[in-house]
Amino acid sequence: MAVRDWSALAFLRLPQAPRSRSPGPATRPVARQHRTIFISDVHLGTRGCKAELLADFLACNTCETLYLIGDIIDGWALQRRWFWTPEQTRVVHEILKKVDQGTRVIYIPGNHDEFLRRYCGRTMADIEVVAEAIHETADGKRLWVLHGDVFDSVISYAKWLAHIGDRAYSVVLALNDRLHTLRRWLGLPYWSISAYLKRAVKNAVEYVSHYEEIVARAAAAKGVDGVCCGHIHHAEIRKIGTILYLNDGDWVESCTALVEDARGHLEILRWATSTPADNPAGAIASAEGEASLIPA
Ligand SMILES: [Mn+2]
Repeated sequence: MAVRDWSALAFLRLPQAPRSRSPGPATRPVARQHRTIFISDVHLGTRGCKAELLADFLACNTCETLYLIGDIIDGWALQRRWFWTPEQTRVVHEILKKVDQGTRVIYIPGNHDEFLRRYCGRTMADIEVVAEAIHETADGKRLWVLHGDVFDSVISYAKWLAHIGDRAYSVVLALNDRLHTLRRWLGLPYWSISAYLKRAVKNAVEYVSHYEEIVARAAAAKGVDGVCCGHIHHAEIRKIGTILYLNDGDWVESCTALVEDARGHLEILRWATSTPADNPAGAIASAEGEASLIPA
């Protein structure tokens, strides 16, 4: 049945004056041109989503091809509770603006936006929805592009352990004393949550490297030169055996994108937590992402 009533999409209306930390057009830095931009794990629909920073990033960085590698919209979270902000609408608008400007946009659904997987093979609003893709870089490398949740079943570590970050650890450390007081008051023996989490963080680090190796092994079996994925919220560029392993990180904590220049050079951009005006060059340090707090 064709949907003709678009009023349901009224929430996508742009606010009168988008509240943004970025400077106005006059002071905005010159857009940085890339051949390709890869982003994933945006988690639109959650409080954790750094929509404002992502909208600024998209406004300040242009490309011929934009890959959205899954978990862009968090269907799981939206199903539990509707959460949508004008900044998240700005992200949608910046993506559609790129479409209008001639950027080829490819959307590869992840596990949190798996409701879009049924549309793989279709084009929606000139955005190609596909399950996975092969991207050829300017220097001829063939990259397998996919979200990466397909490898979860292969990984033996508990999935949630991957998402305990250092920040969570320090918060818990501060809570530990109070917890101890409470437990003593309740007549319970001492139990160190911080020691528990320390073990968990160690396991999380092992999980990340295990994930990367599993993905690289699958890519080698597929006969490609490299693999580009997301899912674990940990940006990375490294060679694993013969395979170039690439992960574009996330927009919940690290605010990272993977970009390719006209010569096929790949790098991770970390969109700083400060305004673009503070980072006129578009940014940004290299990739040392931490495991994230939000489920991948
Ligand atoms: Mn995911």
